[in-house]
Amino acid sequence: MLTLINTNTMQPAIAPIGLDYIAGAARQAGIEVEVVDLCLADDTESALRGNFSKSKPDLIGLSLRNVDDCFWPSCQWFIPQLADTVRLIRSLTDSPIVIGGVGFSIFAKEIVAYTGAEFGVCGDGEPAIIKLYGALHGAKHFENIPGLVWRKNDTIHTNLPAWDTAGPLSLPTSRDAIDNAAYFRIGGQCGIETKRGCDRQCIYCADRLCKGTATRLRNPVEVADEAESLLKQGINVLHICDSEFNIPGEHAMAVCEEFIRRGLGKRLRWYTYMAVVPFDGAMASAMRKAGCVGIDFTGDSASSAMLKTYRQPHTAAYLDSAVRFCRENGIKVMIDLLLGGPGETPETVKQTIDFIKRTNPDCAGAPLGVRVYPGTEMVSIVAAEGNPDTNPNLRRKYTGPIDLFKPTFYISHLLGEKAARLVKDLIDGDKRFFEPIDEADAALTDHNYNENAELVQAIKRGARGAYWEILRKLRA
Ligand code: B12
Ligand code: SF4
Repeated sequence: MLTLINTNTMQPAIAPIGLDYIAGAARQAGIEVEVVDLCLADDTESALRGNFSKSKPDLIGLSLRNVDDCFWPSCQWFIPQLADTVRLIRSLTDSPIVIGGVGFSIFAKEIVAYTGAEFGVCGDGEPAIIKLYGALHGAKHFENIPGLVWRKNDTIHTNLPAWDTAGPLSLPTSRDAIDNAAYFRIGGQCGIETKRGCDRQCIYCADRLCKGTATRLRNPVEVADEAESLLKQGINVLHICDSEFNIPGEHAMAVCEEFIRRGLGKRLRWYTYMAVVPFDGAMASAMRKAGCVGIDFTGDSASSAMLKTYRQPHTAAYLDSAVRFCRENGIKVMIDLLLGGPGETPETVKQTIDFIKRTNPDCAGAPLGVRVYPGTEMVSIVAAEGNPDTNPNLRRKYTGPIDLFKPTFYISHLLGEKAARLVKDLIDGDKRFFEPIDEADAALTDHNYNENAELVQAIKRGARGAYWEILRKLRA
């Protein structure tokens, strides 16, 4: 028996689709699976005590979606809470524990060490958990299990993840291991993946660590089958869980064509993250017909210097046309900015804010601070700036030496001590922007989806869709 546990209890609740896929794959491999969903339980302790008083699994899998909320200045770090959960499980059963998840994959070895879990999986969970389950029942050879973090003689070993690029990525489509209908009620949307991986190299992005640098595409027929499975559960508002739906553009078009062919665009609405390029009128039109009603673009900046620094291939002009293509096709549009990166100055921020105002998307996210993840180019940039402990560009809420495992943000010191104030002044009350927050007003409602009571209430009242769209409508 494999027991899978969702540890993400953040509200509004996001369905653990990784666990849904893993449970489906494990069942297909003949493994008996049970799911304990701490997000849907009244409280963690009684859910775990209740479960392990009855069940003695061969392996327990914990999913860790978020290491932290990746939001300056909130900086909530979830690892101590995860360690408590591991400790509690340990007091109830001696079954081996494996942890996995997107956030986990960024800090796999550190989290295994911190929590005392026996195993971890960096990257895709489906093949790894099946192989680990097999190994535990057999010769206990762990060396060849992709992405596995394991212990031997007090040493923690890390196997490289294997991104299988040989054929299409194929995932179970039944989506019946978790209570997706409950998540739709309390989370307002459910997720679905059309592919994994990204071949770009934005300096701040940890995607290559969790999903790999090669795009692995699902057959559009399989994606549409899965959308139908969710529709049968009464779920008709989806969020595509690809890092960027349009990388590569041809695959996005192929998925849209299959959705259109099946009339799915008339039966469901969906939202997605997208890169600014490639995107044109034909893609916008196909997406709308396929059911897309909102796009959140990874815009980052409108300053050519900052876009070059971030290694984004688009220019401000592309942002402008992206907004226009959305408007012409009846798609709501958000531009997500990333303010405060290396070399950001008051002038580049002004250029960006002024440009976004003229471009006129439905809304724009204007958070301040780039979370510095190990394994990204940001680390080399920080290293080149000298002693990290005295680097004026690094911001954190913990004390002691810089430790990237804990929430650590880069905010260009050229923006001055009151960087959030500067950005707010430039936004000047324009309601289209989700403003950055500074410590003084951190309690105000904002675009952080972590314990966002305003969103939770709106969803309870019946709001559905992407969170930026729900928040935007609340402001109108
Ligand atoms: C789409 C998305 C969103 C959407 C979700 C929509 C929806 N309905 O699902 C929205 C916009 C709501 C969102 C919100 C947030 N997000 Co988000 N999101 C993503 C994104 C792009 C996809 C997540 C996803 O579902 N992936 C697909 C699933 C199938 O993959 P997976 O979870 O990784 O699971 C696989 C493996 O990890 C592994 N696995 C998973 N569990 C387990 C368990 C075991 C035992 C094993 C062995 C393996 C395993 O196997 C699975 C299948 O292969 C990721 C980036 C990314 N590329 O993944 C960021 C990401 C997860 N988000 C992130 C963050 C920070 C957040 C927020 C906290 C932001 C905020 N402050 O508001 C919130 C949290 C919301 C919440 N309640 O948890 C960060 C987390 C990084 C970190 N610091 O920990 C990420 C990685 C983006 C980033 N690089 O910054 N997000
Ligand atoms: S930010 Fe988006 S486009 Fe850039 S590397 Fe990450 S996933 Fe790819």
